[in-house]
This record gives sequence, C-alpha cells and structure tokens, in this order.
Amino acid sequence: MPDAGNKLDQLERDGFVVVEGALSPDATDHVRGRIEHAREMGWEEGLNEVGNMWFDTLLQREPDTFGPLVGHESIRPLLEGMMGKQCQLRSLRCHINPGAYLQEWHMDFYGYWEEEREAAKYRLTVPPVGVNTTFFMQDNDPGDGHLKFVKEGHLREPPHLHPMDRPGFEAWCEAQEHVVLHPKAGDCVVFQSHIPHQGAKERDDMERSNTVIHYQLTPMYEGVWHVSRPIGYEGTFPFAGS
Ligand SMILES: O=C(O)CCC(=O)C(=O)O
Repeated sequence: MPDAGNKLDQLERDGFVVVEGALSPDATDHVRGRIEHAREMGWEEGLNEVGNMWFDTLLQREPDTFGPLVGHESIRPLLEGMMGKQCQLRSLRCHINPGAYLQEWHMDFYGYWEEEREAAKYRLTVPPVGVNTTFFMQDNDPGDGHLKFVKEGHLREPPHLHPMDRPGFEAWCEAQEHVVLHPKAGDCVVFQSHIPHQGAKERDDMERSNTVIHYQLTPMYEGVWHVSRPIGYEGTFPFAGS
C-alpha cells in the first residue's frame, strides 16, 4: 500500500478510511456466495427489526473462505500501523439485508469513552481501542445504498449514553453533520469502532451483504460495552508471528 501513511493519517483524523478494491472481484464473488450459502443453510443467528440478518459462526464453519479476510494483506498496513503485534481479532460477523434496511445509529464500541475515564484512574492502564474492517459485497452506489458516519464522531463523546437513551442518542446522531460513503463491491471501510455510524439501503430490492471484522487492542476485559462478543484468545493475533 504505497499511501499507507496518508491512509493512517486519515483514519486518525476522520475516524475512517476506504480501501478500494481490497478484495479482488473473484474473491468478492466467492465470499458473497458463501454468505448466501449460509443463509440457504439457515445458519443465521437472527434477523433484527432494522433488516439486518447476522451470522456469527462463519469463520469457524468456513475458515478457508473467511480466515483470509482476517488481517487481509489489503488492510494489514493499516491494522499494523495502528496496533502492531497487539492487534487482536475480536469477532467476525457477516450480514445480509434481505429487505428494507435502515440500520439504527450505533457505535460498535459503545464503552470507549467510559473505558478512557476508567483507565485514567490507574497508573499503568491504557484505554482499550477497537477498529472495524467492513468488506462490502455489492456496489452501494447512490440510489442503492450507503454507509454514513457522524462527521468527526470519534473525537467527542455523544450524549445520551449514560444511561443509554436510545431515542435521544439516535436523534443526536441524526442532527449532526454526516459523511456518506458509497462503497463498491470488494471495498473495505476501516474505521475506529467507537465512531457512530449507520448503514442503509436506498432501494429496498438491492442485494446487500457484508463481512464485519472487529479488532481490538489488548487489554480488553470481557465486560466492555461492545456490540460483539470476543471469540477467545488462542490464535487471535494475526501479526504476532511475523
Ligand atoms: O453498512 C452497514 O450495513 C453497516 C455496517 C456496520 O454496522 C459496521 O460495519 O459495523
């Protein structure tokens, strides 16, 4: 990645960066097909009220397909540049949006700000951080679909989190300035896991699926407020061996 330095700057400054063509067309087709296969097999954990069907077991069921996405060479310079050998895989979750889809505004790492306050109480503790890599399987062109961020939403704590007031939080996110991305099939959006974001279809009959991989910088204890559960410890440091 010749412009890794610029991309790392952007990830720090904006909270996200797009890696275009992170997966080749063949690889994208293959992964998309296996997510679709998982749906045919009924392997989903559920379909939520905003239209997101999710699959938490595909890394374990199909390591040959999903394993290469972990620390994938196309995004490795960013993950390594942010976290080095301490970069730990937290979870891998695939999604399909079978019908209408307007995701709730959310942060994957909701607890980021409270963990920062917690860490400040101790002499040695450093605050945990997390990074998402989301691989898109279809073109999310204008009129089809998008991914929206609260502009610079990784730099300040949103209100309404403590205690969680979901309508208040969502209204606040909606009222902020946004950045709207239209990722293409094979693109990967790398972002800091605590930036508020919302995926959506703009056309209900668009085929839409993705693979979201969460990474975390250790230490992350089990009780942190995060949308995903960690898969465990053994073998979860993709860059530790090199
Ligand atoms: O584009 C989407 O559907 C949202 C993806 C998302 O929530 C994520 O990448 O964490």
